[in-house]
Amino acid sequence: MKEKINQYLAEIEMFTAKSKEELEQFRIKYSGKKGILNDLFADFKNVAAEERREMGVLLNDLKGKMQQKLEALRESFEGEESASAPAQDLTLPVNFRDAGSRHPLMIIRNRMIEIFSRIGFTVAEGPEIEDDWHNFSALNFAPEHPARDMQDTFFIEKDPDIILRTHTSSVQVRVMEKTQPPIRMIFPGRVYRNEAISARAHCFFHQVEGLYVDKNVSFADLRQTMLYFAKEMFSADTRIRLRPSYFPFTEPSAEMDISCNLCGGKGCGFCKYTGWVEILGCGMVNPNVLKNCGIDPEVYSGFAFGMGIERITNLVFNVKDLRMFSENDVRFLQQFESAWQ
Ligand code: 2U9
Repeated sequence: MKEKINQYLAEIEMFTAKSKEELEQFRIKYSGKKGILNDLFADFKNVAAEERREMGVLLNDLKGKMQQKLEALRESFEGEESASAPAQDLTLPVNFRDAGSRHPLMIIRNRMIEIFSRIGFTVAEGPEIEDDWHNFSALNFAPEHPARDMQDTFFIEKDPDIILRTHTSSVQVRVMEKTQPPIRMIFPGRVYRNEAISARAHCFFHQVEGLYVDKNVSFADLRQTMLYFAKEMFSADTRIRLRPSYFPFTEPSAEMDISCNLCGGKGCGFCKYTGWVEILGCGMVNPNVLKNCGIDPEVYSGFAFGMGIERITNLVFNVKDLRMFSENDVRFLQQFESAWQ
């Protein structure tokens, strides 16, 4: 048995494999079920007691050498494989496919910011958790105004002075309290209203509001600014129409329609055969509001406007159900970024 083991040891030492297949044959020959090692270990039972120790050491040595050889040759084949693999071309452009896409509401918000920034409006943001003063009182809401109702606004039970803002007008108040005119800013952000969720309403939505306060700001400035916005946002041939309205924070106030961007104003199902589609509210800042925010209404005047980003996005992209904006379904979200540019 000793001789046999020495012979195998020599064979293992000499062995080289030209291919993976040859190496596999080698493995089967030595450590397969009916391989040399199993045979030797079976014979070991018949070894005389005085030789057992020496044979045991030799047998384990043989097994170890065989495993070392197997591993060394396996590694050499693996090295060869990666060396023969084509080198990676580091100059290839990166694949951005899985990078995601911008949310449709953010595409439209960014477009609004871009349009207003071209005529000198800067952007300000503020807190979503507000107090009664900044959301209602400073804006000339009467103490019993229905918007203050629990049905319409999210209040904190323990402290009804704390609410989720119902519009970004509260940011305007904060800016005016700290800054004297000229103020020419827009205010994008998320706002909250206590509504049952449906295709046409949600408990939160997004707004862009705007404010321009300076000496001699007139309703004509408001109208021309809104016309510029409508033409830039929709198309150069878009017309606007202002209808009298009422808001506590503006006087006079108006609601603004654009000529229907589907039928060009001729009348269709989308504009309910009126030729017009409502897109925003606006007006001259109520003198009481200027006073509440520390700005002298005898010296300054201003205009303000507010619109829902969802509303404008629906018009631009023809989205039918508001809930799609917050369901995070990538099949919906993926469709907009490339469609826009
Ligand atoms: C200050 C003074 C005046 C902001 C304005 C509107 C008219 C308006 C609605 C449009 C659709 C809200 O998103 S909506 O539901 N907004 O109609 N907002 S004027 O007026 C202000 C704001 C702040 C200090």
